[in-house]
Amino acid sequence: MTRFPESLARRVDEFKRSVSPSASTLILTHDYPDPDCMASAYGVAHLLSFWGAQHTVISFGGFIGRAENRAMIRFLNIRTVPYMLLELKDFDRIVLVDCFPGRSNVSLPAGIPVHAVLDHHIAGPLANLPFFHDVRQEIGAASTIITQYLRAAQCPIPEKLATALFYGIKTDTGDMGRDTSSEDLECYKDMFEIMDHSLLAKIENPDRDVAFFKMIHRAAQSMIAFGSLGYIPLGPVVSPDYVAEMADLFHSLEKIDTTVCCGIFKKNIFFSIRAKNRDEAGNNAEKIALALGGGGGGHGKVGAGRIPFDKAHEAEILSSFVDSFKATFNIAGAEGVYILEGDNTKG
Ligand SMILES: [Mn+2]
Repeated sequence: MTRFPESLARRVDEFKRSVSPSASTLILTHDYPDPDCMASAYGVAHLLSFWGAQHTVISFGGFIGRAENRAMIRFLNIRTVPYMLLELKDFDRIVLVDCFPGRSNVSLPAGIPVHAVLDHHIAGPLANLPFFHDVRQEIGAASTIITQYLRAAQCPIPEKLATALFYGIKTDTGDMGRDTSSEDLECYKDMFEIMDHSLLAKIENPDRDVAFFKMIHRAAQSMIAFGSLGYIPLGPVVSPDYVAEMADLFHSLEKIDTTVCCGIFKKNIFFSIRAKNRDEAGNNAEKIALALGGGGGGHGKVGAGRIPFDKAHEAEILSSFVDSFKATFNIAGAEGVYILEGDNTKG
């Protein structure tokens, strides 16, 4: 069932040895979590308790903004503890899922030793790290890696966990439409058979607050097209999740092949890149963020990053950000047009 058919069992064994025995395990995701990292953390917690772990805690910096992701936590009973309420000394093992230690999207301070990392964001080789790691960039979702582990360990997968893993794979691969592999498809089909479909329907169609619709309005008013690149500067946002959410939504606009959306949150520019035809969204996100003192990454068609700044330099850094993505996408000279302004649809 995997690219490592013979070695998967060995890997899972190695993972097991790296996290046990443990009195208390912290399972940490990236800040402002998405369905893939939540499902992965949920799956790892389940696997560890199957192996006899006494106490596991799922945590992340930031908070969950998207209505779907909040519904996921609620309907699937995924219990989490905010990172700021944790004492790291209470844990004898730390596992990172869907992220990598030292990256800008993880709250864990560099230098705190971790015991295992399961991720799909970084290109290898990653030899000689002092912790267990299974990092496969060619895999579309960390949930796929976790599904493989659960299967290899012959750990029963309850309906709610299958629903989470399915949703994690579905969202990270755009429903098998981007950045995906045969292993993702295999796990997706596997979880489809076990999951609770009516629960997923509830998760995917949550009630939304007024702020969400106001944000759509704001995004439409601010969207500028530089040729086929759509740029959406949202300005200050109350949740960084809006940035990815508006990028996803407005990226479906006809004649747009690349979308860059950004928002300001706690002295950081958060930005997302979506690409329909090019396969360098993640690399470009990393390049843009690194050049401005931040961090970023992603996959072929989906990328994201964040750039910290001093309050006094907000306007400056924003204009450097615009220059930087314009240079990256070779549109330095392109003229911007507000394409969604005005309304000629009234009868
Ligand atoms: Mn992921």
